Amino acid sequence: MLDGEASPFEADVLEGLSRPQKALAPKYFYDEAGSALFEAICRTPEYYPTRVETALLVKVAADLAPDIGSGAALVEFGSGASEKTRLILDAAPSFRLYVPIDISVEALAAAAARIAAAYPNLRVAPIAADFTRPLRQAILTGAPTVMGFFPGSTIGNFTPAEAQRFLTAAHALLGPCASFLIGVDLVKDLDVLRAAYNDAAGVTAAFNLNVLARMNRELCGDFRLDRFAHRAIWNPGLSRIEMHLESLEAQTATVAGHPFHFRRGETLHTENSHKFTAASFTALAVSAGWRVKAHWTSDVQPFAAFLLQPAAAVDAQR
Ligand code: AVJ
Repeated sequence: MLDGEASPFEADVLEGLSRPQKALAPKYFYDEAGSALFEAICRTPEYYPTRVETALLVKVAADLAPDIGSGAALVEFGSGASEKTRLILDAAPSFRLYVPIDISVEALAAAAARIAAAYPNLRVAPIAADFTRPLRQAILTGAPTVMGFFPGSTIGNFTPAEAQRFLTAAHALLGPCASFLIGVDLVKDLDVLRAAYNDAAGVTAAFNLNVLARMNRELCGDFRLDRFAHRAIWNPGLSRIEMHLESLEAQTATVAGHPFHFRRGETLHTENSHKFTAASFTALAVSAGWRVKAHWTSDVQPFAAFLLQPAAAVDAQR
């Protein structure tokens, strides 16, 4: 970073804290501490998505494996610890190239090394990048087929407009012969949903508050973590869980030299986690140039996996 040039984190913090509803993109949760806290969330009894999706993917991978041609490439968006990737790679050994993309440099390097060690016949080409920004395609030229993989219902973090933009960009990146496997959390019992984001041990609260600690560490901030409280609420109109950090008193925090005032009860909106229905997710995919080739749903806490194909590729076959 050149002197005097704000990092994307700094620029987004200053812009987000200046809005009438203060907000910060959830991708900034995932520094080293935040990535570890997210892994810990996945082990809480209340946070069902990881366990439910993992069980579902065992079945999905077995169904998909026969259709994965030799030399195929697997491109994973927001790969994190790459744990779910193993379910795909174990079932479909014909993948030759694995391209994990993640914004967390530390988590990416560690996960890529573990996958490379466990799958000696696989070329692992990690990309440390923010996949919500445009990516170049160079790495994928030469792979006969490409499968995109976006598990974890991370797509739920996007607003509908952002999700549409992401799916359109992924379409361009993955190419005309691609398929795209996406894990999507579904609307369900509201008590189950609320509990998943309000675990009794307070791990989700620590994860949420860590973004204040990150601003303190990286942007010379002076947030007092004990003066903010974790809030996770269901927004029925927009079908999403919202996470906020609520200021427990009137206070001013300084970040990167800029003071920001918080009224008592005012919140910093840190995350949306949209919950879909099969119909609402299908409509979103179609709006971005994809069609649903197949989908699977778990019967316990409803969670879905969608296999998408470019809509144009199907038209060409007709
Ligand atoms: C990784 C984005 C899918 O929204 O459920 C977990 C992150 N936030 N608990 C989600 C998260 C609070 C998670 N995603």
